[in-house]
Order: sequence, then structure tokens, then C-alpha cells
Amino acid sequence: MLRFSSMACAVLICGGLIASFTRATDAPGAMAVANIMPSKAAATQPSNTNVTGTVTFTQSDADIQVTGDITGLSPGKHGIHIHEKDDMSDPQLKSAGPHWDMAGKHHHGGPDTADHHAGDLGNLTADDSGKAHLTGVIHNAKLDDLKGHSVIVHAGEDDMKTDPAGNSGGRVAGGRLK
Ligand SMILES: [Cu+2]
Ligand SMILES: [Zn+2]
Repeated sequence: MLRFSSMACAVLICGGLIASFTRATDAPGAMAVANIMPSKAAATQPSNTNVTGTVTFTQSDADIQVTGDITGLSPGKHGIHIHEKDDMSDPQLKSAGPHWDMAGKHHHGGPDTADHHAGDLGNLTADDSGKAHLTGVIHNAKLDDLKGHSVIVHAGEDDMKTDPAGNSGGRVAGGRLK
């Protein structure tokens, strides 16, 4: 009898753990990661030949916190965005489509401008060794909203105003969001 109740107890605890994992997708602290890999056409952009890194998205109540570490960049600023599609098949990553725009009616901007695409993360700033650290926030979004999109890093600086993509040049690297 005692044995039976401790087993029943274990089943209940396990069940509770599984349920809390299932619920965790949009709970504060839940995370999604994009592994950034060079575009196949990177050789045509000699200053950004092997751009790699990770970008991590962490749910915090209504917002998503963004952190990233990217290497292999030419020193200076590089546009970084979430793009609509997670199709990485095109050598120049054009298959990733335009910037992710949750409501579908915004103009291009920067993360702090009043009107901008949800995917406008602004610029990475690479140091002399080609390393860049990113921090940012996507307001009023859930991790589930990110599924099926991708993170794309550009050859040049995002001017954070020109439609559709801030004149940030070629797509040197990208990673899918799952
Ligand atoms: Cu982009
Ligand atoms: Zn944009």
C-alpha cells in the first residue's frame, strides 16, 4: 500500500513536470535560438567571408529580449533583421524574403523608431577583430510568433529609415528560427 502510493505520487510529480514543460513555450524565460551560418555567396563579399554566431530570443512577459554574438564581420556596422521566411536555399539568401512585419503594414525603421517592422533589430557593430554583440527588445511578441522566420546579417549599415530594408546591402549570413 505504501509502495503503491509513492508510485502514484511519482506519477503525479512527473505529470506535473511534463505539463509545466508543455506550457513553457511562451512563459517568461523560454528561449529560441538562431544559429547563424554564412551565405553560400559569401565569397563574393570578401570582407565578410565566414560570418557565424548565435542570436538568442528570451521571453519576458509581453516582450522578447534579444542577445547575440556574431563573428567574422568586417569592422563597423551591419544591419540585422528578422526576415519573413526561413528558406535559406538561395546562395544570396534572397529566399528569406522581406523583413518580418507582424501586422503587415509598417515601414522600415530602427528598433526605437515609432513605425518599424517587427523584425527591425538595427545594427550590429563589429570591432577590429570582426566580433559584434547584440542586445535588443521586440515589444509585444511571443516566441511562437518567431517560428518559421529567420535572422539575416547584412554586408553594410542599416540607415534605419529607407524602405524596404535600410540600404544595408547583401545578405552575408543567416539562421532559421524554430
Ligand atoms: Cu535583413
Ligand atoms: Zn525593416
